[in-house]
Amino acid sequence: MSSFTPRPQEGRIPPFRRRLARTSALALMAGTLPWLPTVAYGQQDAADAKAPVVALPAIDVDKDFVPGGMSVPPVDGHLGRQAIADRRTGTPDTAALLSGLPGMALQGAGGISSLPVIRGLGDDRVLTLVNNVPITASCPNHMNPALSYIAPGDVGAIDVLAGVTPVSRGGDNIGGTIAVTTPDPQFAGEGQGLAVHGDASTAFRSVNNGTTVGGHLSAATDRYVVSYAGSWSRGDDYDRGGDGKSVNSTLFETQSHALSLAARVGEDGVLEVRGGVQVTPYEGFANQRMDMTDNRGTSVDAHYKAGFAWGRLDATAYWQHVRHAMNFLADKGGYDDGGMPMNTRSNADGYTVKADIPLSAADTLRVGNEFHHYALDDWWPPVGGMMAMMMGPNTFHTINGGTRDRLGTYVEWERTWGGGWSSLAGLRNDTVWTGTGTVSGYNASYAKDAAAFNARDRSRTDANVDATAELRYAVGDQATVDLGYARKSRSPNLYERYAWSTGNMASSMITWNGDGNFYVGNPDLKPEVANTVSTSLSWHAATAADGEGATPPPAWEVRLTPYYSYIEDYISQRRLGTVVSNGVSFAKVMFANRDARTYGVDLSGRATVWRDADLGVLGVSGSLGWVRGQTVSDDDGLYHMMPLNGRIGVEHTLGGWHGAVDVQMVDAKTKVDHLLNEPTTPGYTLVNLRGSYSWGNIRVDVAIENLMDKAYALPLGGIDYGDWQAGNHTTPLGSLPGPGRSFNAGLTVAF
Ligand SMILES: [Cu+2]
Repeated sequence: MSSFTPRPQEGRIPPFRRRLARTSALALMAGTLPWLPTVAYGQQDAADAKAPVVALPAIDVDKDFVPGGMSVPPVDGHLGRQAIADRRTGTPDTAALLSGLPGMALQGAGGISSLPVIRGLGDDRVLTLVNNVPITASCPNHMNPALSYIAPGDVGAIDVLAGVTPVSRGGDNIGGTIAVTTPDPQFAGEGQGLAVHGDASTAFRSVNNGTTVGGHLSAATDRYVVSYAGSWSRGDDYDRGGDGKSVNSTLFETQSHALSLAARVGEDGVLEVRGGVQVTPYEGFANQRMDMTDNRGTSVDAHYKAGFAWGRLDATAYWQHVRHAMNFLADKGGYDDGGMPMNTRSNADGYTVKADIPLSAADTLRVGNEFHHYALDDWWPPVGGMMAMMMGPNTFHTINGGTRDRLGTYVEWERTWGGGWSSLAGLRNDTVWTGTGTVSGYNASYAKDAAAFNARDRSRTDANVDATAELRYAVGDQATVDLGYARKSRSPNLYERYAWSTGNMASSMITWNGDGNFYVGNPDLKPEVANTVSTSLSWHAATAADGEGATPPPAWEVRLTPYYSYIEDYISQRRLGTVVSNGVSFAKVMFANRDARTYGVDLSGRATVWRDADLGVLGVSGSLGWVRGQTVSDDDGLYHMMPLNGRIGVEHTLGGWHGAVDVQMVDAKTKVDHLLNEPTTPGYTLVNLRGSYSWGNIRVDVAIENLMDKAYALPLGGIDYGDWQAGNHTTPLGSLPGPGRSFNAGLTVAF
């Protein structure tokens, strides 16, 4: 829903929190750089660190000042504790929390696995970090992307950095960075002894009989914190709008648990070690030929942050193991007869180290180094029964001992010049090594492809160089202008390079686009390199200090961001042919580099209509996103470009009450990727209502989503393969319908 909330209940905010937040906001408004973690992030963290464990009181002091990219924010989108608390009743899918942020769209996948798209670039083109750890989807259909491993209720904050991003916020991506963090450990105050906090929450969604149960428990002294976070969610196939018919293969169940130990180290340091497990016993994929029948992720990561005389140090070390299985859930026929098993296993480990070094009052130097090792095996055991002849008698090895290692190093210099000018410049190298072992197929019919693949040199080294330069000018105290350029690179993933079989069955299994097409890897793929220019123009009302010396948020803000990217060697496809299956033509393609361009505009704004002690605060907000993407050689549309879309929200807050009406409008999708037979979709308008009330430690949420029960197709949802399959291919293969009206309710109790 809406990404800003005016909060009037200042009497309920502890004074120290309010001061911290305002200091941070003032620093931002005074023309401090948008990428300035030392001020914006440090103090935001400090404000969050003193907050209660859950965002129960309906107050988010930060959010007034960082309203999803509409103020003068350090990021293009920010979801704080309150925004997440407002949204998590509506979805068990962490990526879906980002819905409605300017420039952001979601590519449809399973119930907890949407793939975020930023300004037309999605999936692997966006770097997704959870507590600084990059997580790779280990599946030929990308069913288990990074955000599927963390539940919405366990998220502390999400920052979105689009397009021109500082090199210190990650390499090996061309679309931007989504940085998810869990709440900071809550140490007890000095002399407070042992402090125990916790909360339990539950949510229900009528559209799929969805249920989420979650809880947190932490015990803290002034030096140590031990905490647990757990979440369980399930949902049946959801009902589509209009006729309420359920959409096949959209069911899921998942649970995650994390245990963390944090300790103060020295005067200013914190060491935190987290261990987590995630188990997804089933998740349907309506736009894929396969479903997830098991996914188990195990991870351990350690973080150390400390301040020294020379600056700040932030270091992370991590390990993650994933076991993933696909087959057919009951909607697609089940696998009592063995079905078609497909397995994936991956290991990742690595570290990141970064240092912020203030050189003078005006200059900050940032340096960092990181290494990411990733190993992947993907194999498909032989199939029994009628299909044994085709898919047997041997195991099919898609990726055998694949590795993708990356060493990244960067240096970044930030300077405040005075007179309203500030700048940031960074240079980064990411060397990426990929390779894989020899492969073999089910039987002799795969021998020719396998022999050719095994005979060739499969090791590749990409030396990628990224650079970012940004300039900001504060025009008085009511406007800022940002101008930025970035060169950013992404090396191909292991499937793009090494999915070796040109056979129809095998290549139909390689696609994360939800399109049913047939993809063949290409070892000669080069990294894609985006050259992006963007400018961001922000205006906001002048602000004046109130009687306490604090400053309320500006009465209105508007932000306009046009952008243009020329992408050399965009990882696209070239057509090998057409495969007609049950009367439907699918594209058979090989991954191939082609130059492409993306361009567009994000517009967002908000205004406080009134702010009154008796009537509360009424605010309006809105956003508009327009993006285009084309190949340069033939002007064909790029895949999964969100059509023109906008939203308008009205929000009201009074005491413990917070209510919102949100209208989302999406234009017809007519610019499509013809090479991949991308379907067009009609335009639609959705109305959502949401309200919450907090009494002390209890919070109740209610919402009606898709109030009018509108029937519509998801523009980035891919094909409705599940229904087509369940209907024995007797109906046309259409676009995936979106969910119909849902009554949602949530309850949270904290102690
Ligand atoms: Cu999979």
